[in-house]
This record gives sequence, structure tokens and C-alpha cells, in this order.
Amino acid sequence: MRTQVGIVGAGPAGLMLSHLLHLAGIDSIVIETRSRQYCEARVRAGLIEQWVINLLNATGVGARMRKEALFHDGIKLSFNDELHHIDFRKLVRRGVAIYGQQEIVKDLNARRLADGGPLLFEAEAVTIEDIEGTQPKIHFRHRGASQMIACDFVAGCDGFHGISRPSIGKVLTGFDREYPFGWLGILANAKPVDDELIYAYHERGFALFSVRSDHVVRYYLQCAPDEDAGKWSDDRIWSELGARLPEKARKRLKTGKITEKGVTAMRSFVCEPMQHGRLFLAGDSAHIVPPTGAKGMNLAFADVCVLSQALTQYYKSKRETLLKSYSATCLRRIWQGQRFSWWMTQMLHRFSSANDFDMRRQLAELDYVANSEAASKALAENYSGLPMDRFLTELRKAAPKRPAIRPWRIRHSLK
Ligand code: RFL
Ligand code: PHB
Repeated sequence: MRTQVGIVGAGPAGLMLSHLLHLAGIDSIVIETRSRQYCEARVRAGLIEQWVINLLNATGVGARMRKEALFHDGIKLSFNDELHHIDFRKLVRRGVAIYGQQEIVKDLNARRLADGGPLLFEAEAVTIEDIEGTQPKIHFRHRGASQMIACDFVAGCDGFHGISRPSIGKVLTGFDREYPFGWLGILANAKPVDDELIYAYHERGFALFSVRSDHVVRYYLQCAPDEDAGKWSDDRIWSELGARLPEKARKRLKTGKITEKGVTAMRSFVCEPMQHGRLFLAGDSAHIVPPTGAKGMNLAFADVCVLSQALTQYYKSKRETLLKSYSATCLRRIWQGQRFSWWMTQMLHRFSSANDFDMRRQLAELDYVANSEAASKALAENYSGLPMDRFLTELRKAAPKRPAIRPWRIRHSLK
């Protein structure tokens, strides 16, 4: 097989890259180790930034999101048993949307397959070779046969545990931080306790209320990083949520059937550079953040926007300036995402090493964020997503027939 861009991994990064390249007239083949069904059922991120809402719309994969996503104007912070609203719309004129990562994956899979793919699921023993030459290769086994794809470029979109980053490990420097806690996440069939997400600071540990629809909720509870989810009975989960959520939400807390339970360890990680030869890393394969700032998938989309633009420049004009600056361009935004995710995490979690001074400092910080316009604006600006305007403008210029849809208009028209 031969293609222009070989993409390893069919998560949000790999699928969106393949879609953007297709729109630019560039061929790609996506290779994925898991089955399509597994990828479409994997419960992960929920929150997308304003510019990602615009990206899905501008590239023609936003139809289901417009119908099914929940568009929020802000979030709530909870401390000292009280709720504080951070109104993004008022502060920075942007919002966010809740639309499950697996729904985005479903939409992108369907679109890529309708546009001719190819997406190769259930590949085994994937390896990348010759990235320092002009024709890198991806080797793998598929349906029992050995396969090889010769490409101009390889995009490593295979997540934190993939093979792309280790394959250039010797030229990379890793920067990381592990946190002494994890999140127990659940999905349940129950009514939401609020119309926005609640980030709750509590002496028993952090809790997050999120949602997927008007009858499906997603909650997270701070726990040990190696916590056994099996030790959390449904009753224990509901009672712990009741203890950590503020009174207003506690009163509205409705139990329901828990359909999913899992523990995620928390870590910050960045590798530099994100490219070597003709291999370009994008998304979780190059960096991960603790989920407190809801940045991981959003950063993955930002990387592939930069990469697709660089590849488009290369194929249009044979110029490599954007390819050469790929890593530096992405890292600037990534470190902003890292800083924000770390900041939210340290402000909201209970650290076992913390003393009374540390806890009072956290409360003072929450008080400042909730009550100073300057501080809440900084949270709103980062949470709803730093601008990607230049990329979206380019994209709209390239696809003039597609209307630029403003999601807040949609939200109001849906009411
Ligand atoms: P993914 O999603 O891990 O996809 C990588 C794909 O590569 C495949 N793969 C391989 N394929 C071929 N060959 C190999 N050798 C391979 N090895 C692996 C995998 O099967 C997979 O299909 O990486 P990608 O595309 O970079 O996307 C990143 C996001 O998944 C991640 O950042 C988010 O889930 C993070 N995240 C959140 N991000 C947000 O923007 N907003 C959120 O609200 C948010 N909430 C979350 C989150 C992550 C969480 N967990 C579980 C870590 C909440 C949680 C609890
Ligand atoms: C989610 O809905 O899964 C979610 C929302 C916000 C976060 C993390 C996860 O910060």
C-alpha cells in the first residue's frame, strides 16, 4: 500500500487529521489496533472548547453535535458548601459544549468511511520504520496477513501508550509530574443536579458533576491513584457524592443505575520535540494533562489542525517551513494547557501532604477566582479555549460554501 500520510491511531487526533487532510485533497490511511466498536464505546472526554465546536461545524461533522450536545455558558465552583457561577459568556463571550468523545469518534468514523477511508481496525504488531529517510513505512499485521504502507509522512496519533513516541524515544526529552491521586469516574442513568458542571473542593477530596444528557450523568470522585474501582459499591459512590457536593446540588442528587465505573491516574506529561524526521506526534502520544481542566482532547485537535496546515503547505508548494515549526507551534499552546490543567488540579484537590495553611490558601484562591472579575476572566479564557481563530479563518477560506455557524445562535434557537 502507498499513501501520502500514514496515521497511527484512530482516536480523536488521528481521525480528525485524516478528515482535515481529506478536505485539503491529501490522502491518508489510518491504522488502529482496536475494533471500531471498541473505539466507539470507550467513555472518556466530555467537554469541548468553543473553537472545537466551531471546527466540527466548519468541517461538516457537527450535525449531530448541534442536535445532541449540551451548550453551556460557564461552570460552577463549589467550596464552603456554596456554589459560585463563572459566566464565560459574560466574561469572554465564549461557551463550551458537552459532547462525549465517543460521539465525536462515531461522527468522524462515519464521515471518513463515507469519504472513502481507509480506516484499518484491529491491526496488530504495528511498527514504524525509515522515518529519517524520504519514504517512511508502517508495518503491521491485518486479518492474518503482513502489510506495509509506504508514506511520505507518518502521524503518530496512537495515544500515551502507543508505539510512535517510543520509536523516537532517544531524541526526545520528557517533562512530567505525577499526582498522588486519581479519579473514580462513573456514568449513571440519573437526572442532572445542575445545568452546568460543578467542580467541588471538599476536605474529603475533589468531586466533579458532569453530564451527558438530561437523563445520563457523569461524576468523578478524587481517590487513590491505584484505587480498585471494584471496592466502590454503588451506595458508597452516591453517599460520597452527597458528602462532597454543595447543599444545593446534594438536595437534587438522584441516584440511578451506574452503567460504567473506572479509575484514571492523574499525570502531566510533555515530550519535546514532537517530531523527528518524517514522524510527527499529535495528541496524547506527545502530551497528557490531568482531566481537571478538560484540555486533553481539545489539545489533540489543536495539534492536528497545525499539522494538517503544515502538510497542506508542503503538498501545495513543497515548502517545509510549517512542518519544521510544527513542534514549536504546538508546544506553545500545549504548555498553556499544561499550566492551566496543573493550576485547576492543585487548586481543587486534597493533597495528603497538605497542612491547614495549604488548605486555607486553596480556599483563598477559590474565593479570589469566584469573586474577582480579573481572576474569573482568566479561568474563563483558558477553560473555554485560547483562540485558534487564524486556523478557522483559513479553513473557512478554503471551504467557502460551508456556512460559518455560531454555536450560541444554535443554542438559543434550540431553546
Ligand atoms: P487516544 O484517544 O488515546 O487515541 C489513540 C488511539 O490509538 C490507538 N492505538 C494504536 N493504534 C495503532 N497502533 C498502535 N500501536 C496503537 N496504540 C494505540 C488506540 O487504541 C486509540 O484508539 O488519543 P488522542 O486521539 O490523542 O485523543 C486524546 C484524548 O483521548 C484525551 O486527551 C482525552 O480523553 C482527555 N480527556 C478530556 N479531554 C478533553 O478535551 N475534555 C475532557 O472533558 C476530557 N475529559 C479526558 C477526560 C480523559 C479521561 N481519561 C479517561 C484519561 C476525562 C477522563 C476521565
Ligand atoms: C466529562 O464530562 O467527562 C468531563 C468534564 C470536565 C472535565 C473532565 C471530564 O474537566
